Amino acid sequence: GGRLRVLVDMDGVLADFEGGFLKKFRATYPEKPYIALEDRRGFWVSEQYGQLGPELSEKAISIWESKNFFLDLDPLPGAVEAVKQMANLEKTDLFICTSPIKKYRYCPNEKYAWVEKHLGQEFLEQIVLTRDKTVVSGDLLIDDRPDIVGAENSPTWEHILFTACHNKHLELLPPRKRLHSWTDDWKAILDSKRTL
Ligand code: DGP
Repeated sequence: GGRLRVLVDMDGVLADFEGGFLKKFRATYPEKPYIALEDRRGFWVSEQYGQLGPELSEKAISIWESKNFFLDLDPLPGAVEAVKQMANLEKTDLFICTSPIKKYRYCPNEKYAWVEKHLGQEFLEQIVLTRDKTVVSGDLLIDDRPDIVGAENSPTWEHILFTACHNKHLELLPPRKRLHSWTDDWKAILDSKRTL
């Protein structure tokens, strides 16, 4: 068989966006209500905060638009080890496929800096920054966003939903699959896509 190309999302899959957000939101707005991670529903943090209070949507947005928000995110458990192992597998090409926020002052730069810090300089070659993942070709896309759509209506990749606080209650229609965490059997998912 040929080489397998795996696209791995960053926020919510490699980097703990939800945990980093909640920590900085509570530190910045200690008097404001917040949504515990176990109560998160829906991909868009700002939408759920907007339902809590009228000004909370923009306060939430201010958190990830701030300097060092993306750089300071902790890696999710097992993510760094899994990505390094995946990149070293035979006949496997790994790319980190991530959508920067549109407020571009810090985010794109900090995503590169995060990859260098946690994965090493050689992984800078593997970064794909795009707002539309459907135009990127690959065999697999491991991503915590349930609805990934864009200009291409038949993406080449199969989406594997990475479990996150905001998507864990969703029931997926077959044949859609999940990766529950980086301790789950990601190698088996890769092998299921390899050809003889
Ligand atoms: P990705 O995980 O690659 O699909 O990127 C999505 C980005 O959007 C990621 O940085 C998380 C961020 N995000 C989460 N919730 C919201 C939101 O409510 N509004 C905006 N603008 N971005 C959000």
